[in-house]
Amino acid sequence: MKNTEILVIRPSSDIVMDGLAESFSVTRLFEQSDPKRWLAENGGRIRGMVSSGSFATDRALLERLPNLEIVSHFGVGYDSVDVEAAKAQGVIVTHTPTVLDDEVADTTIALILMTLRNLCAADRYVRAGEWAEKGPFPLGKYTMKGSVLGIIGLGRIGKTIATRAEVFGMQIAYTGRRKQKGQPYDYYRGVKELAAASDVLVNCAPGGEGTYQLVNGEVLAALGQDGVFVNVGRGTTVDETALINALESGGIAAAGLDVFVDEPHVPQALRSLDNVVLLPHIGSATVPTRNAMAQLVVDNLVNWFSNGAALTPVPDGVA
Ligand code: 8YV
Repeated sequence: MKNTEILVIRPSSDIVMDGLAESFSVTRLFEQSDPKRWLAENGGRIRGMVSSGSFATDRALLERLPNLEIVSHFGVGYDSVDVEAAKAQGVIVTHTPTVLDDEVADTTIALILMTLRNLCAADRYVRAGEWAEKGPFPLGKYTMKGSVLGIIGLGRIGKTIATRAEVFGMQIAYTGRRKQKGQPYDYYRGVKELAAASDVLVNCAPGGEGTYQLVNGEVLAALGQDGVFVNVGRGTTVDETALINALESGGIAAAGLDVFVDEPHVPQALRSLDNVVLLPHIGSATVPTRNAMAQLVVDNLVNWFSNGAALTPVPDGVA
């Protein structure tokens, strides 16, 4: 395996770099003075690569690697990888599910609490000295217990969120491609129907064409003026302009967002609103969880090249 060449395009963690160096011959494309030229001259030697959401693993890149066998993606969401192009080239794509479920679910619960209870505005109130000047912070209008949590995409992360939310006394409903057998939660066929039944609507759906602007103006109108929207999936899943309009006009009560359309650029309109909590895509961002994801990136490559079986192929990406 030591002669097998693996391409790393952007700097990655020590776990990835050291783990790969133990088993493979690694090329750090980011250290090449002319990466394009390097690829044109040496792309045929590469049999595996590491990808992440920070760059597009598109058809053009894949075609420069004619002997590629596997793309090992860092992250559970792999919308930056052209899986169809990979499949057409006989390349398997893997990702890092499961190991980040708890972390992302914790972040989601935090966003629900911060928005429903207006906690960030309360923090700003104390810092600005307003508590002493103006008196007590206004009472919150919403509470976790008894509120309906509508989950878009009841996958591993969605289920982990649901389990936590139940402990807070929330009622759970969901939508997805199909009703899931054995789930005790109410199923809604469409996002709009789910939004109409929800107090808090959480998007866990992945990015990509199939979910593009799934949460649009109509869905937000159905969520209504007392509704809260939380997004931990992908920014592309929501019509950000419609979301800003709904927040500015009181069409919905609040939003908690970890993901955006054009990261790391967050529209000024969102940054100026008081009824929004904004996080810089930190759903899975702790050292233990990112380390576990990095290890899985390495393990997928090691398993593929030692016994031909990747550990966690993407559901639609087995060539
Ligand atoms: C990733 C994420 O860590 O896993 C995902 O899909 O959104 C994050 O948790 C991030 O995309 C790093 O590339």
